[in-house]
Amino acid sequence: MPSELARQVLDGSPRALARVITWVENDDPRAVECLEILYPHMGRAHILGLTGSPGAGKSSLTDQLTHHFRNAGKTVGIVAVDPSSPFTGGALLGDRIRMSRHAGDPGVFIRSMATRGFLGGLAQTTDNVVKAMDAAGKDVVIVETVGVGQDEIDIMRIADTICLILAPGYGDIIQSMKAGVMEIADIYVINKSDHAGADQLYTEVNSRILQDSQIRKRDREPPPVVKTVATEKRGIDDLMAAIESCRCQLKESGALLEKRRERIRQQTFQMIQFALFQLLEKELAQNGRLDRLVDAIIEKKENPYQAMREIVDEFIKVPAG
Ligand SMILES: Nc1nc2c(ncn2[C@@H]2O[C@H](COP(=O)(O)OP(=O)(O)O)[C@@H](O)[C@H]2O)c(=O)[nH]1
Ligand SMILES: [Mg+2]
Repeated sequence: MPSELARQVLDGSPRALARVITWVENDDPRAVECLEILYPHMGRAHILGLTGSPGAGKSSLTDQLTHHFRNAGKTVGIVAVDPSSPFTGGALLGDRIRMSRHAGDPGVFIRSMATRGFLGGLAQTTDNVVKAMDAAGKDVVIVETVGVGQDEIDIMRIADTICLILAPGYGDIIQSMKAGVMEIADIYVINKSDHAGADQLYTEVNSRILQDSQIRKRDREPPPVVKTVATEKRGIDDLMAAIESCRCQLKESGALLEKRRERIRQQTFQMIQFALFQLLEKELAQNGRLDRLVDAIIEKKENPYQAMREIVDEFIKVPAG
């Protein structure tokens, strides 16, 4: 029963939360029923996005940050949407060990997600997983994902605060610039600062930010650049401070509300779009109508433009006035 499960999620049951998330991932209609009940309890978590190339140190930093949040008495949800992640399928043993210290902690909920085959889109699915954790009462939800494509940028938009994790020797900057991740980051992290080349990367990133702020004349402060060594717990306090300062700034300036408003606008529209799409797909597939239409288009008895107009007119009736 979705309503019973939703209640258990609100009571803090990790099993119930895991179950709801599975429904979300499988596009099970019961997921929507649950999320509907959970909706009034969403919007409390601080959603933190960590993005960057595979191997840059996202999981190691997630682990360190989780440790700090827990020490501060905060509960943490982790969503890893990362093919190279310790939480997804073919994980490296070392990575598993890295996160395992939180495995037995009831204040930490970890979920990994594959990056393939979500009908409603990867970003939408990730968003609903994050929302379930938020409703379950997690104070912070960390989303870890590889910052390479449009999908990942869409995922990052779910986050209130976005950290771009860079490390020397990955050609990261150019890659990230291409993908447009540089532009959406709130905090830049130079991880593996123990490696040669970290100082150069630090200088490069700073000059990029300076250039960017000159071009766009942003009204907000330039984003901070923090050096870390995740494996030696170095710079984590600085990173925590930057995250906290970002969160306060977001809240006080009203930017958080604005961000969330925009997100709700987009998501609501996307949900409507997806629901309509599914309805229409079902209707057209029935009795082989779409196949017949395609045949007719190939034989030039019909053209696709007119077919599109007719079908839209037939199914979507916008009341006049
Ligand atoms: N030397 C060094 N190694 C690190 C650092 N952070 C992470 N690593 C190592 O880099 C590898 C990849 O880290 P991981 O956190 O799995 O990266 P992810 O793919 O971005 O999640 C692991 O072997 C880590 O132990 C760091 O600051 N310095
Ligand atoms: Mg990882």
